[in-house]
Amino acid sequence: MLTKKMEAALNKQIELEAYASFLYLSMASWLDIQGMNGSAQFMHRQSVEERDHMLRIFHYISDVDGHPLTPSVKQVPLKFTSPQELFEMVYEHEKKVTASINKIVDLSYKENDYATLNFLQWYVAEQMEEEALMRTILDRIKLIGNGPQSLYYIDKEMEKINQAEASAAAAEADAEA
Ligand code: OFO
Repeated sequence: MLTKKMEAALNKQIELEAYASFLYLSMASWLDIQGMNGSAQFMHRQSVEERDHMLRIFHYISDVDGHPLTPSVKQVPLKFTSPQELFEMVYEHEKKVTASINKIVDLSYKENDYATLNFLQWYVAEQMEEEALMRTILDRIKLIGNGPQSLYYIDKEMEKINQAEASAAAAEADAEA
């Protein structure tokens, strides 16, 4: 059974995950228009993942007899000035999500809510991975620099990351089979 405070904190987290899903969808659209298909594909996948993060919390709240609330999502930005600015924005948003997860972890200790504490462990690990991935992408973008073909090279790097992620997902599915 969730306390009202914990239920509100988890519902707030649903809002953040939903916002991330829409923000990343908007980014995928902008990248697609720039002809950066590898990067667009990457952001589409991130958008779907964020929706999954939202739904996990949604179902968890139901499982422990609470009331998950479908959030209204505020308008996300539709245009970006460069891929670097875009990925910096992603990194900042991920840091915000991590801080919010950490706050709920704190609350679960304070409320002796060990079921929620256990549930949140997956998010703690996921946020660590996401932040590391975004740092890697930003490092590569900075190394490529602002030369005339930089968008092309950034997109090639994103394609490599997509392939690595697809192989990791396939290996995980094999291990589970
Ligand atoms: Fe769910 O916030 Fe990113 O991973």
